Amino acid sequence: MTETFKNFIAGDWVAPTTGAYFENRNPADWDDVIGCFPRSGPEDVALAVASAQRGFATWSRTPAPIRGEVLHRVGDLLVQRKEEIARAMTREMGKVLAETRGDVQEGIDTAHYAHTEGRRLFGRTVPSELRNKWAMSFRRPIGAAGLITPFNFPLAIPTWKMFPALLCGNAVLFKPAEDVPLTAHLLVEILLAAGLPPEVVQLVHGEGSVVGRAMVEHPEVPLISFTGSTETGSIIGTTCGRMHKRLSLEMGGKNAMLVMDDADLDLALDGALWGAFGTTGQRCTATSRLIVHERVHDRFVQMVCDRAQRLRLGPGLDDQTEVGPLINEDARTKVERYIGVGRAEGARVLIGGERPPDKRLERGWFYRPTVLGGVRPGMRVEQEEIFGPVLSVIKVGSLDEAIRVNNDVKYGLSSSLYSRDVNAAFRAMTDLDTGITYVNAPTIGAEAHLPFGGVKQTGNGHREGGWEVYDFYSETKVVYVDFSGKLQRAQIDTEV
Ligand code: UN1
Repeated sequence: MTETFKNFIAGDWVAPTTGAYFENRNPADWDDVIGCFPRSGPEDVALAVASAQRGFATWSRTPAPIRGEVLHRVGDLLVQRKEEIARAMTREMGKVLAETRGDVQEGIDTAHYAHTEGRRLFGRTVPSELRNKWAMSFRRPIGAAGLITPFNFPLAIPTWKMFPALLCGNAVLFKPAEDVPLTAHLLVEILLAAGLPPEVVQLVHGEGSVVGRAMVEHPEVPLISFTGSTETGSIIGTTCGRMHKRLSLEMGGKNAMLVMDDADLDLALDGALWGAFGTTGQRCTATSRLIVHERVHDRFVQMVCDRAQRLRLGPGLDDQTEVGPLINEDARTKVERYIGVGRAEGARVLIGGERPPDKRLERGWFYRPTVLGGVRPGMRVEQEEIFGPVLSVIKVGSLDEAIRVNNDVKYGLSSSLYSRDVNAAFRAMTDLDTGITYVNAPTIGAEAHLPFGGVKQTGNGHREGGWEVYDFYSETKVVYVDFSGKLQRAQIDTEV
């Protein structure tokens, strides 16, 4: 008997007003149905927004250190339930258990960081230009925050948004990706168990084009945070621009690893495999381009192919597995389409480029790790985000050329340099046009307490994580107190 799940709206687990549901299936075995989840409509969003406003009225007045205590308990509950959540996440999303444990850990780190921020949330007091007058700023919550999250980090990314939003005193409306509703359900259960007042969080399941859209277009949702495709981000951006909403976008990447001729190639090899094929290439930070110096190109590419060839594909719950399935049929179709595009452009499939022949895997969305050789700058497989286990290799003659190739894409999330030359490292740190650069480490693996985000079409200037995200979820209020007892005019009555 398949379990039917509900939304969490107005302090209760409730069925959608539409009466409609969708199935959530295991991407490694599509006969395994995890549950049925609400296919909600705009009416559900309207109820959620009305409730969130009530939640906001009280939560925004709860002292920030106390809000932090609730998030600390959330972190502790995540610690207690880490294994259970990781297993549920692997079953619905596909990535291997070590990775889903890491995903929960990122949520724990984000919770414990948020807890400490409750006792900081700094404002500033600065000197006034006038005598007997003080000038200061403090931070105010904003309202009901609409959070729209992707499938690839089913727990971590919602927590990146939700915990700082809550710490700052906002209420949250949570619309998780259709592929990972179970992890979202578990996260909301934990928030409630930790003592979050019920109307402060609303979970509305359903499609982005219906539920996400209703949230973005609702006049009483002043703030939206979205992680997902650049195409959807542009649509959301247009609406938020028109409606004067605060918006944080975290979108695509075409991240490169630069391997110079003095690099430690064994170290670079481990990095390339993890960066390109970890999470089956489904990270916005995934290494999807390998830019290699011509002096080590042939040798290094051979090393990568030999090892990538042997990566074990399978269900993420099996501890032998190194690479899980793609998330769904559309994702695999997209990868297959890009392999066709690459071939037509003159790239060579060095390994992979097909579904695994293994009968055991034919009921999942598996695709073999693929390396494309002979890729030239400007080809579509060099420019466009594929979001799968596909690595495009580009040969270059110098660090300058490598940096140029890296920068000549519309995205700018993450980049990596392998070299033993300290001058090269600092050149790369300075000139690579990305929000994050790794030196002697792959393009994935950002830590929760540092700002995360990219330049150019990867984002819109905001950062998640670390200290910066707290600015996004709060509004700065400035106060001047004049205790001189007379009118003092700024810029005018300023004698020495
Ligand atoms: C993403 O790919 O959407 O840095 C986020 C990393 C992870 C987060 C990735 N900590 O790879």
